[in-house]
Amino acid sequence: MTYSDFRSDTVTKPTDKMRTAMAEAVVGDDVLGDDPTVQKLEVLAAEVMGKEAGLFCPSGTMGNSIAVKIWTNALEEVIVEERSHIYNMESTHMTFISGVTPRPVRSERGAMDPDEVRKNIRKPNVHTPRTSLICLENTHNNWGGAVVPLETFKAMRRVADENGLKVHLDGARIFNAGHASGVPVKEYARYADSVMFCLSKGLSAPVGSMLVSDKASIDYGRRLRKALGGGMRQVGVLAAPGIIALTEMPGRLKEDHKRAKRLAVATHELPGIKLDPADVQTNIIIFDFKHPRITIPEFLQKMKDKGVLALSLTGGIRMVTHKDINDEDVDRAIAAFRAILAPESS
Ligand code: TLP
Repeated sequence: MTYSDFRSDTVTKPTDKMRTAMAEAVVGDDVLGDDPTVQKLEVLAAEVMGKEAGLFCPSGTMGNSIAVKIWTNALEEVIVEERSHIYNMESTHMTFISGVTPRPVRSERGAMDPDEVRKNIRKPNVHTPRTSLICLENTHNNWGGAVVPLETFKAMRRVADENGLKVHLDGARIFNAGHASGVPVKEYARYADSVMFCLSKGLSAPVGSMLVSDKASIDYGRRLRKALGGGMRQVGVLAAPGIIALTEMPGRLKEDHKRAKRLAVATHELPGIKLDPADVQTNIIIFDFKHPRITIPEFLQKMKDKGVLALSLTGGIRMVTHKDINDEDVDRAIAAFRAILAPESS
């Protein structure tokens, strides 16, 4: 059976043009600074975000890990939004790699309140750590792809400047935020000292994420990447599809947003589903599932039997639209939901 795979936008396959670019990429040893294709991608990524320099990383997690390590010293603390990916889903790299503790702060769909953040900033003494960094995420994965407003970025920058803190943006899906809000990605990036964004999610490159910041920080980040085992050799073969991802793929993300909305609108009233379609702003749908007779694992299995893959994440169910989900896949998912949950069959 061929599946309609809504588990994540990470499942997107490279386009034919990306595969051709991979085959034809001019490469060199990137650890020795010899790969022109990687260098082109790094310059481009920095330009797109309005920063001085860029670093090609094997994953978003490594990009975020390097950023935290750049901006912190051991025995310090980092303010994170309580549902953020960097805090909940990156295998505790803050403590493991940087020797810092995360301090979770609640939010309104990913947008932290500046006063709440101020209250959580700590000055060091014999008992407590110094707060040195605020992490933001946009779009916010675990808040169902919510767009964090630009106002929040401005407010966080003010709080950071008042207290001598840095700001890092996990912009894994920043282009989705840009499309949904109409705010240019550079504008979000302006309020952060560093930005990580992924080429391998909705933008459909097979591998890779970019970290962008000022030149000195990226030079340091390059050494950190090597220390973490992320120095890659003839990696222009992966940078080449990344260039296509960055230049040609952002424009189509709005199609994914439309499909996610259609799926949410068509299914939110079915028994067991708790979802407000107004909350679906981009390509991620997360809904609570509580059905009198069907558990989450059973529901996911029944969906799979009908050729539709979804993911159980942090207590809810997540479905993500992307390049390899078309209108027929959405129709198939809606039909599967109805067949499994519609009142006459439940
Ligand atoms: N997210 C993945 C899984 O880890 C859940 C997904 O399928 O959504 N920041 C954000 C906001 C992310 O969503 C992810 C990946 C990352 C960072 C990490 O990127 P990778 O997977 O490249 O390490």
